Amino acid sequence: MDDRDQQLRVFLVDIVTKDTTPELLEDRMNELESLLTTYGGIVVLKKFQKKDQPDYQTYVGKGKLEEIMADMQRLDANLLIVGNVLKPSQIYHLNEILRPIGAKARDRVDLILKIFDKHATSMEARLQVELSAIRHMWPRIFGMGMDLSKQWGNAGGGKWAMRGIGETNTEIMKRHLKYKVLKIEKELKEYEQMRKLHRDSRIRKGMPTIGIVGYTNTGKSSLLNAMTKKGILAENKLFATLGTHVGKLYIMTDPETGQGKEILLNDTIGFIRDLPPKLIKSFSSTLEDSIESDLLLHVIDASDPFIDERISIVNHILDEIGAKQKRIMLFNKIDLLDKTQLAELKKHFPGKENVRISVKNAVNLEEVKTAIISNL
Ligand SMILES: Nc1nc2c(ncn2[C@@H]2O[C@H](COP(=O)(O)OP(=O)(O)OP(=O)(O)O)[C@@H](O)[C@H]2O)c(=O)[nH]1
Ligand SMILES: [Mg+2]
Repeated sequence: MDDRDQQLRVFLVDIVTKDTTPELLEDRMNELESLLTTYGGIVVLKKFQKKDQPDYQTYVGKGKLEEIMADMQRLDANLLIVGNVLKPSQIYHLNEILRPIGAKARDRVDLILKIFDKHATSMEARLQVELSAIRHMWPRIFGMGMDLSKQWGNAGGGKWAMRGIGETNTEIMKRHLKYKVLKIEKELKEYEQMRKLHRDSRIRKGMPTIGIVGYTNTGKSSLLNAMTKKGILAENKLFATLGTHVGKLYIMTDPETGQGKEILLNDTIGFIRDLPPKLIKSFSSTLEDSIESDLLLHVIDASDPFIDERISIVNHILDEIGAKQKRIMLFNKIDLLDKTQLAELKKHFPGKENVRISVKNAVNLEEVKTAIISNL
């Protein structure tokens, strides 16, 4: 059954190490809540547990789990979302334990995948989401040597990959899924090759490309829209962008002669903490245009209290996917900062390459163009 068939009444729980600061705790919980809101659901209660070593079987500590279940029953909650990345067996056990009270359990990656699934509109994005879902569910289906039909019914993700197979035996399912993975990979390869052809032709024409990257919801699509009048969906939602969007930007380099440069801007899927590498890998064909670009614009939400952490998460993911080109940092949403905060931002990130902008109020967008030209 799909989660969305019923009203989701959700219990959010986050397991953190004992040294986690209250600020980070709050931020993690807020992000988890935004993920849920993006997906759709009502939070009936949120709790955290400080525990350095997650429970081997259920991730959440046993005592805590009892407490949670009592609360869930009292508040009529039907979904437990654990804000961490769980092992397949842990999710399985949680679901088994929750079954008698008519509730299910999901982890952070499940939730992100559900959002991806909901937001993927282009054929390519759909294929990528399906591939990540299969990769994510695989160990849950085959890795534990458990009763398959029972397990699948509970571990969630029902509509992914398994639809139409019926509950036959493990080997048939495995073969079917392997075949499906190969088929999707082949189709994605075709998209990839098409992109490569386009890239090569742009290189031949001497047209530079720029990748817009950054944490989710920082204003990447808004920036592309503002600079190229593209009209891409920009929303106060996590992972609004899943496919790629490209826009053409013309920058005048010599006002006297009227000469300029044509540049392609690529929008990219936003990054988030705890995004498993294999999940990012599924998006490689859309990420490639950015990874292979001549320059990266790293869009940052300047009003974010956890700005340093977000920047390092993005840099880490970029390193991981092999992006080596220069990165210009664009501190967006400065309209949300007061004078003191703006001065602090300048002090904290003094580099000349850093541009402070407000896409919303069209502030300093010319500076972005200057920074692009001087870095190409
Ligand atoms: N206050 C303020 N809000 C902004 C600014 N730029 C963008 N936003 C808002 O930030 C939210 C996210 O914008 P998007 O452009 O969708 O962000 P994104 O980085 O593409 O997000 P994903 O595709 O979900 O990763 C939207 O509600 C925008 O209206 C800005 O300069 N100031
Ligand atoms: Mg976007």
